[in-house]
Order: sequence, then C-alpha cells, then structure tokens
Amino acid sequence: MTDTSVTTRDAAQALGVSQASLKRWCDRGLLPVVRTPGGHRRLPISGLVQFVRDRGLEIARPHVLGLPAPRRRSAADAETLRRAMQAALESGAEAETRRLILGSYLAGTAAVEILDDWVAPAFRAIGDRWAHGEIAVYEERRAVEMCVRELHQLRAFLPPAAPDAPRAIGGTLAGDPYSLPTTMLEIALREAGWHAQSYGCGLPTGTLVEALQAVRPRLLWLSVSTLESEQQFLADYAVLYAAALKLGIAVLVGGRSLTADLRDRMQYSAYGDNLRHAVSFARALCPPVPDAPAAPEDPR
Ligand code: B12
Repeated sequence: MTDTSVTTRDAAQALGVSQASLKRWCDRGLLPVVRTPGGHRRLPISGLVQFVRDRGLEIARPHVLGLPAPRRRSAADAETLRRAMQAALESGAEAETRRLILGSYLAGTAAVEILDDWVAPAFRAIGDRWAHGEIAVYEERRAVEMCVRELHQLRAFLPPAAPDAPRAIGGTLAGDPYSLPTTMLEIALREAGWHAQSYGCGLPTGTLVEALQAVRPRLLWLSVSTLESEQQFLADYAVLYAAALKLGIAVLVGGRSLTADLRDRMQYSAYGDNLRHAVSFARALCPPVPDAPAAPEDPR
C-alpha cells in the first residue's frame, strides 16, 4: 500500500462488506471521503483505520489494503510483547515487526503505548546485546531501518490534525544522529491532535532559530541522545532557548543524554522521560477542545 487513499471497491473487499454498504457509510459521514477529479470516491487510509479501530472491526482481508491483521491484546503482558518486538527487530522479521506495530494500532492500542512500552525498550535491549557482542552491527542497523519504515506507515494511519490545531516542531541538534526518538515524538504529538513535524537530525542551532521565527510553533521539542561536547551543547542550547523564549514558544526537552546534572545547567519549559510525558505537557499547554455540547432539543 503506497497510496494514502483507497478505492471503495478495495475498502469494501478488505472489510468484507458490499460496496453499497460501504458507500452508504460514506454518505452518512461515518467514513471520510475525498473525490477524484472524475468525481469518484476515495477513502483516505487514515479514516478507514480510525473507523476500524473505533468499532473494533475485524478486517476480513487486510492484505487487499496492504494492512497487517489487527493484533488484539491477549493476556500477553507488556514484557512478552517487548520480547516479541525485540526478537522481530533483531532477526529482521519485517512482517512480524509490522504486525506488532501496525496490527496493534489497528486493534486499538495507542501509538504512544506501542512506542514507549514495546519499541523503545526493545531498542534498549538491542543496544545492550550489541554492547555485549551478542548481536552484530548490521542487525542493529537493520532493526532501525525496519522500525523507521513502520513508523512512517503508522504516522500515515493517524487522523489529520484539525486546521486550527496547535503546531509543534522538533528534532536533534548537530552531531546527534538518533532519528527514532524525534520520529516517535512527531507521532505521539500527532496522535494527541497536534500539527507536529519532526525536522530530523543534526540540525544546526541557527537553522532551528530560523524555523522558529518562520513557523512560530507553540512548542519546540528537542531530543538529545548523544553529546559530543557538553559545553558546546549548553552554549548552542542557550541560544535556542533564548530565541524560543522571545517568541513565546515552549521548549520540551528529553532524551537519554539529558542527565540530571546537565539539566541543572539548562532552562526549559518541560523535561520528559518518555512520549507520554510529552503528550501530557502538550495537553496542558493547549488543552484539547471539548466536543461541542449537544444542541438543545427542538421544543416544537
Ligand atoms: C540505534 C542505535 C544507534 C544508531 C542510531 C541510528 C538512528 N538512525 O537513529 C547509530 C548507528 C547512529 C548509533 C551509533 C552509536 N551508538 Co548507539 N545505539 C542505538 C540504540 C540501539 C537504540 C537507540 C534508539 O533509537 N532507541 C529508541 C529510542 C526511541 O529510545 P530512547 O532513546 O530511550 O527514547 C525514549 C526516551 O528517551 C524519550 N525521549 C527521547 N527523546 C526525547 C525527547 C523529548 C522531548 C521527550 C519528552 C522524550 C524523549 O522517549 C523515547 C520513547 O520512549 C541504543 C541503545 C539504547 N539504550 O537506546 C544504542 C546506544 C545509545 N549507542 C551506543 C553507542 C556506544 C554508539 C556508538 C558510540 C557506537 C560506535 N562505536 O560507533 C555510536 C555513537 C554515535 C554518536 N554520534 O553518538 C551506546 C551508548 C553508550 C553510552 N555510554 O552512552 C548505546 C546505549 C548502546 C549500548 N547499550 O551500549 N547507535
């Protein structure tokens, strides 16, 4: 599946329903549709995925849309799932990695939970095994590549942010090549309804300041997984923080290299240990708009 939208025929086939039923759901607004220039309905994959998740539907033929089978939560606890994730990532088992990440999301597990509780700990374990010479460098790199691909797919499954949703941008500073955390933050904040965009890794401070001035987000996140020089980092970071402060932009920091000692010498709006903390801070900064109250009944 490469397209972000699918035909009603493929969607009906995947869900195991008639095309007429599917079109009825579209007309009742249960499934978002876009129209081709020729007037044909197309279903954005994100709308279809939310429809399936919200109703706990079984997808009869997920392969029609290139989707994995939903992976329902069993009695298996987080540790079992973490081990399954680690095994799949280590052995280069692409389909299983996909089933664990995307299949779990399709079955209703929050992206933040999948990433914080299974994927990040699996990589910690992979790192430890690499450090002990138990897995080869290529196995670690392959795991990162596979994970990046599934994260991009997971992002495509998330509902689009509302036009007036708050904006967040983030990434890593020069010398920090760790791409998974910043990609995951983008997903976590998108899942929380933000327009979140990761600008990637190795960003010079100057260009991030330019981005803050041009984009004016509500929030800047910075992930710090490695430091070449603490002194250089603190100097670069101070410039960035001052620019954000001037523009009224909150700065959220995190990552394995931000020790308590280092944080003592930094100023920031919030520090988080994980994606859940990022989402909590984002919610406090811009609380989600509650659903509009139901219209009073027509008394006539
Ligand atoms: C993959 C990996 C790499 C890849 C990264 C590729 C890529 N595209 O990202 C590459 C090949 C670059 C790499 C290189 C190296 N690596 Co490396 N790497 C890892 C590994 C296995 C996984 C990292 C990862 O992505 N984890 C997944 C993320 C999502 O988890 P996380 O970082 O914990 O993030 C979570 C939280 O920290 C938090 N978070 C993170 N950022 C932020 C930001 C905000 C705002 C918030 C709120 C939260 C938050 O939320 C996340 C989700 O829960 C780690 C093992 C580990 N313990 O992490 C080793 C590890 C970090 N690497 C290590 C080493 C030694 C190296 C090298 C020196 C190896 C070498 N000899 O070349 C180089 C150094 C590179 C450099 N310039 O610094 C060591 C570091 C040891 C140490 N003392 O610091 C580790 C710990 C492995 C080990 N156990 O020994 N590595």
